[in-house]
Amino acid sequence: PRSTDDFVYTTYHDLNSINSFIDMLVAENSNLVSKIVIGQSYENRPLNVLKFSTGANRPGIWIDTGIHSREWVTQASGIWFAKKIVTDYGRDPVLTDILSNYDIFLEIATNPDGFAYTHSNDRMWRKTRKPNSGSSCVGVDPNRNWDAGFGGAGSSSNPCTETYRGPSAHSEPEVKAIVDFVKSHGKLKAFVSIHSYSQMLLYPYGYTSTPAKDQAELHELARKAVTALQSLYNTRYTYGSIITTIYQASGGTIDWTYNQGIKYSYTFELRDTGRYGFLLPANQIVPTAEETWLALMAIMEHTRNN
Ligand code: ING
Ligand code: ZN
Repeated sequence: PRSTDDFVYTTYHDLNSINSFIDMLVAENSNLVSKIVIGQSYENRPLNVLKFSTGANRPGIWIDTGIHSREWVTQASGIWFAKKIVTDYGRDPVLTDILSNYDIFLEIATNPDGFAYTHSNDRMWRKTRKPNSGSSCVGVDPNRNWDAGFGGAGSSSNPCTETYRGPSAHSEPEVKAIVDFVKSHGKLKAFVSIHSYSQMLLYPYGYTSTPAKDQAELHELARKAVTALQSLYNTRYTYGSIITTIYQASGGTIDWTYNQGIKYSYTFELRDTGRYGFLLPANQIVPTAEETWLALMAIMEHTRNN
C-alpha cells in the first residue's frame, strides 16, 4: 500500500508491514501523529509508540496491544485504532475534545521479537525472546514481569513455562521501556493493556484479593464500557477484577500501573471465548476493533471527565 487508505485492515500483517503503516500514518498526519521510540527489544528492534497530540504538556492515555505476541487480533486492532483516531479527529466531537485535552500513546507491537517469531517459527509464541541463563528454554512472560506482587502466586519460576516471570522485575527490555516511559511522563491518567482472548474487561488487582481502593468506580466504568461494546454486535463481555474474573496472576502490567497512581488501569481480553482462540479468523478483525473502540471511548471519556 502507498497510503493508509490503501492499507488492508481486514487481514493480519507482519512486523514490517505494521512498521510501514506507522511511518505512513505519521507522514500523512504530521500535525497530529508522531512516532516515538521508547527503547529497543532484546533483539534490538525499535519499540515504536504512536503519539497523537494536539498541544504541549498534556496528560496522557496509554494503549498497548500485542504484549503477548500470539494474540494477533490485538495488534491488528491497534492498527485499526490508529487509523480511526486520525479519521475521527476533527469529525467526532467527543474524540476531538479528548485530543484537545489529552495525548494518546499507542504501542501496537509491544513484543516485537515475539511477534516476528510468531510469523517465522511458532504461531503460538507468547513470551519475549530473551534467553534464560541456565536453561535451554527461551523467553519471559511480559505480563508477569512487572514489579507488582512480582514472584507471587499466579506466576512461575520455571523458564520453560508460559508464565515464567523472569529473573527479576522489569528484566525484559520491552517491559522496562514502558516502565521508564510511564515514570518519566508522570501524568498518564489511563492505561489500557490489550490481550486476547476471553471477552473480558479487567481491572486491578491480579496479585491480591484485596480490592483496589477505586474498585467501585472501576467496576461501574467497566460496566459502561462493556455495555457500549456490546451495543454494536451483541458481543458479551464479563468484567471485574483480574483475580475474581480470570485467575490470580502476579507481576501483571496494570497492577503495576495502578500502583503507580494511574487510576484508570484496565486490561481487555478481546474475542473470542475459545472457538478459535488466538487463531481468530481475519474477518473478525474489524468487527472486534470497532466494538472495542466503543469501550475505549467510554474509558477515555470518563478519564477526561474525572
Ligand atoms: N491473559 C492474561 C494473562 O497474562 C491477565 C490475563 C490479564 C493476567 C491481566 C494478569 C493481568 O494470563 C492472556 N490471555 O494473556
Ligand atoms: Zn495475553
